Amino acid sequence: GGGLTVAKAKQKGTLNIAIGNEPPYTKIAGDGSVTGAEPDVVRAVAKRMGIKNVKGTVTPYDSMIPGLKAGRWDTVAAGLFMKQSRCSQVIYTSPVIVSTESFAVPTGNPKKLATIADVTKNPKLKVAVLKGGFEEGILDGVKLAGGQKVVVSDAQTGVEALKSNRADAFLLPTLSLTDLKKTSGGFDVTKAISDAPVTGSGAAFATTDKAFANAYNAELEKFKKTSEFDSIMSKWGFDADAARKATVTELCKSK
Ligand code: 6CS
Repeated sequence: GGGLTVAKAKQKGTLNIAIGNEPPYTKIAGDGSVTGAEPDVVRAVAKRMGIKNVKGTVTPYDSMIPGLKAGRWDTVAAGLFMKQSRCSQVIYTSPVIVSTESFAVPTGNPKKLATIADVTKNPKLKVAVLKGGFEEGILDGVKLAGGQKVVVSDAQTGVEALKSNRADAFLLPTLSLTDLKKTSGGFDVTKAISDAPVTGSGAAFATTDKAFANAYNAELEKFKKTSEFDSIMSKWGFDADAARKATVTELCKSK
């Protein structure tokens, strides 16, 4: 942060982004290139700004904002969902994705889990969440008995916790779980959780990079009007119009 200017980024030719490598939000392809809904939008917007490439660093969600402040990357484009405690620390651009949360549950969903209320109702239920992730914040925002929250470091560990019965459910975005099911399998994904906060994100910049963030955002707003934005969103299973209707103000109200 602080050193990022459009001129410097153009001269460097690369924008460094933090990602979680959690398809379809972000994904490291076989050849090492960075793809997924958010990086693909960053690549398109950066190109329109005259910045040729995007370079990704995979990092856990809870280190994305500290790394941004430390200047380890220029922006976070990981599907780092907007919420009050994050919006107060970074500059979020106009929303690029809006999405939902779900539970991964044992096949057949024997405990009929569907909502966050189902978890608070039964003190014996254990739910796995990513350390420092948006979902951990959801659980921290409701009254749970001790031991109901099982913190894991990454999605694979969350799936393993479910399969080894260390957790009765793994709380993660719906699209991420459906993608994981394709590769890991052995669990079901519930419908979108109706009493989970709305999730949405865009790129996040350090507050010291306001001028760059403004230039980027102006270009992003124009890009969101193009059919290329539609095709990127539908390629990864997101709803472009939902993102066009969403606002930073609204999404930053999530706890
Ligand atoms: O914003 C977050 O913290 C969450 N975002 C995604 C795309 N996956 C899980 C993570 O906890």
